[in-house]
Amino acid sequence: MTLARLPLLELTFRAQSVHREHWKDNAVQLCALLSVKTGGCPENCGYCPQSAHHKTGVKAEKLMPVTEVLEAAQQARAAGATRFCMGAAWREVKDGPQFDSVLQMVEGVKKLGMEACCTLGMLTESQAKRLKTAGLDAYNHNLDTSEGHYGEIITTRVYADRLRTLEHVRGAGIDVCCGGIIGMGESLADRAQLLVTLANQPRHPESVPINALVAVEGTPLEKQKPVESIEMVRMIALARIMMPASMVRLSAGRAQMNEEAQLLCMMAGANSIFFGEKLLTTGNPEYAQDMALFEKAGIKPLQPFEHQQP
Ligand code: SAM
Ligand code: DTB
Ligand code: SF4
Repeated sequence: MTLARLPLLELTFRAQSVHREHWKDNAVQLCALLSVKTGGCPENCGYCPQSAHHKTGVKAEKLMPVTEVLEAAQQARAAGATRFCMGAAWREVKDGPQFDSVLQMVEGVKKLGMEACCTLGMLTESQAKRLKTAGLDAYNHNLDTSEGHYGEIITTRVYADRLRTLEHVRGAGIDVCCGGIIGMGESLADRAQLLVTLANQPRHPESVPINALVAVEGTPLEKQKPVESIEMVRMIALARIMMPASMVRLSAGRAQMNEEAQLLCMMAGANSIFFGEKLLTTGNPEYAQDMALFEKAGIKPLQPFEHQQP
């Protein structure tokens, strides 16, 4: 907690020093995100517009056809994305034709020369292995908040369920992408606790997405007050110091931040972003806007697989 409470200038100085030791080239990873199965999710995550428990105007859709997903991946690659992340509003993966299609999506993304990432909810050990065999590079499965605060946000599953899936992912040799959301009524101690849990996993997650809550109308968290950019800077700096060799992703919430705030996050250690005009169901900065920011700041996009450590 002492670290979490450091004056911001001291904290960002330390974060930047750690960052430069591990990441020499100022490159930022561009990840594209596609919702391959939107809405109608049986889980009751309080932040999520895709939960069937909330009335948000997000319609439940079927799993997208493999060809359409691969077209989107191709477009993302042409725009400069090197990692393609496919998200499904599922509680857990069920074996069968839908999972088989997801495996084909992973194979197709790999053939395009991109890193493939999925986020599909809970996985069994054998499902994780099948994803690995299909070529999956990374699996996103967030712990979202501290164990203590978890029950305030979600009651249809417990923290241990999430930790078990992370174990299956790691066990299959897939990179773990695991982080959280700030702005859900948690304390600074909860945020610090989330980072301690992440840093105490058998291996640091290879990537750590830090999301600012996008408060969507119709969700139980619709009235949360917006996260201040400075809080994002603090959270990212802490993640960078505690997990020096992980990619730290400035994730949801960028559309609500100005360029200076986004740059501050990058100076504090963020070296990955979601790129493209939509996250899963909510907005993200426009492509041209992001490119202009990179140009002005002299940031170069990371090449595929450049960050992977032996
Ligand atoms: N259903 C799968 C799961 O929960 O793991 C995958 C998709 S889920 C939408 C992926 C992540 O998106 C969540 O764990 C959460 O961290 C993030 N997320 C969802 N809604 C959000 C919101 N309104 N603001 C910020 N992050 C959000
Ligand atoms: C993550 O940590 N953030 C992304 C990704 N992993 C899947 C999702 C953000 C979703 C924001 C709300 C939405 O667009 O629906
Ligand atoms: Fe479902 Fe994932 Fe949204 Fe929770 S976060 S409601 S599991 S899609």
